Amino acid sequence: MAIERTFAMLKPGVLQRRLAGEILTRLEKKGFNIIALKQEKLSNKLAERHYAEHKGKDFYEPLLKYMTSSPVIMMILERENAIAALRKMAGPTDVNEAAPGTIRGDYGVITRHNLIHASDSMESAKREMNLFFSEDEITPFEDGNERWY
Ligand code: 3AN
Repeated sequence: MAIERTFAMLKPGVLQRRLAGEILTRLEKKGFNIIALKQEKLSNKLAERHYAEHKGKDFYEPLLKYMTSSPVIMMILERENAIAALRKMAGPTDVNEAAPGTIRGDYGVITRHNLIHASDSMESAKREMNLFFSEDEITPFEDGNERWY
């Protein structure tokens, strides 16, 4: 399998609920290299661009309100098969469908507040990485643990 990069965002509830460290730890333990990381309060404009595909849906406006209400943590993660692996760890969108052991299954209570965004394809990963990070914010590194996984 190929080494891939994916984009993840820890939604506002994560910092508010003091879950950031726990979630970052889970990602690190599952072999993702955190190669870019920042915290920001999203502007309406950026949130609109990120969720453009959902414009018009009933949850769109409340979603934008939530996503811009308090800071988020954004990151680029690198690993073999990163895109699918992170989606699997995040769990399904609906927190009631998300199995225990997934991030949404373990911590999610309300679907709109489902803790983590994870790119769903190579194309969205590229688009989202470009939307939120510039090239000089990305610092890849060798993962010396690779042979122990
Ligand atoms: P995912 O984040 O699992 O790829 P999307 O892209 O369908 O799911 O939805 C984007 C975000 O919109 C979700 N993470 C969630 O916060 C919110 N959302 C999606 N579907 C619903 C829904 N039926 N009710 C409330 N919020 C939703």
